Amino acid sequence: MLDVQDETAVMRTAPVPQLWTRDTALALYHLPFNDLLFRAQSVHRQHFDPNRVQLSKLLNIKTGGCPEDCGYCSQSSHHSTGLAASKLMDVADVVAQAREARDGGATRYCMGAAWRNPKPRDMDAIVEMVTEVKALGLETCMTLGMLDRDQAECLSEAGLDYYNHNIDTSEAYYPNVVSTRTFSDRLQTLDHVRRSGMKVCCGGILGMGESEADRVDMLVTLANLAEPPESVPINMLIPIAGTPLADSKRIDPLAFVRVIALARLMMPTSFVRLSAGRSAMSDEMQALCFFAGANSIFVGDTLLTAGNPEAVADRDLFDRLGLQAL
Ligand code: SAM
Ligand code: DTB
Ligand code: SF4
Repeated sequence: MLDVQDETAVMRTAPVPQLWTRDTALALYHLPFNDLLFRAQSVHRQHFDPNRVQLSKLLNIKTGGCPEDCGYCSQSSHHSTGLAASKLMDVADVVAQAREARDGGATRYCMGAAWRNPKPRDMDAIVEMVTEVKALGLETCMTLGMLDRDQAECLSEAGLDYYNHNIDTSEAYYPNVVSTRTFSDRLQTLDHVRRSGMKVCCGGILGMGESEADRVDMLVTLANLAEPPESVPINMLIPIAGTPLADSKRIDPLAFVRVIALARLMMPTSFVRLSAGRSAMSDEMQALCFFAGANSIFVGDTLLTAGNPEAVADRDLFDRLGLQAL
């Protein structure tokens, strides 16, 4: 039983339950640009230091040959992208690269595998990677495809901090992007991750031919989860030759910034990560994204298979904007 003082403390800190609808979210999205950004920056400052950005580093621990047919992905075996498939990396090599990333300033290490789901035979090595990377003092994140309840429990017990599993777009647009799984498959894995006690990293991709309503619906789905994801990666499609989405129309950079601002307003306490696609963004576009509330990026010149800005370019941008690593 809480006494009165505890009760007020809980009321003050408990999140206000708010169910978002497409219309309320679209109304924010369509505010004049300056009003939207001012609101997003104001909310951002209530929860975060506006001049600090969290740095994550990615490593592809198993490349290519994936049985899923995600229309954006270089690693799907359904598309001819010229990418050579590899086996799961050795634990020692993963740890060596994680150490380098830590020494370069990253605080979170994200390990990705081009799988539909991990196989039982992979789990021992995966658990060892989590344990050893954590022992370096890094936060750990993995993205290995779908997880069943037991696999989520196993990763959680190993100490994995975050699991990344993106919904990528709206439920309505999902079949235009991937046919080998459903939107509800995605939500089910997210539910297993949440129940296991791990933090959720979930976002999507902009610039795959989706409508404004699809972008907003994606954020509505994320913000209306029982608990919104702690980390929300917003990727700009990197067009990969040989994939079905390679010729998608590029998103208007200002529309991209609007989505970042909306994510900040709808999920005020989550880290919003300016993810894939930074190499094709101007410094000014990235600056606007940080102003709109983005406060996490991937560092290092490779993401999983595609390019990312060089460390010197990011250092220069941070210096010019007066930003610091978190
Ligand atoms: N196989 C795992 C899965 O999809 O669950 C994890 C790896 S997957 C490459 C991780 C995420 O990267 C995808 O969900 C997608 O949002 C993003 N991504 C992949 N290819 C991309 C591209 N070409 N451009 C932008 N984002 C991309
Ligand atoms: C996320 O949302 N973006 C990252 C991470 N989660 C795993 C991956 C971006 C991949 C970009 C394309 C590539 O490198 O192949
Ligand atoms: Fe496989 Fe993930 Fe690429 Fe989809 S995004 S094809 S699941 S590696």
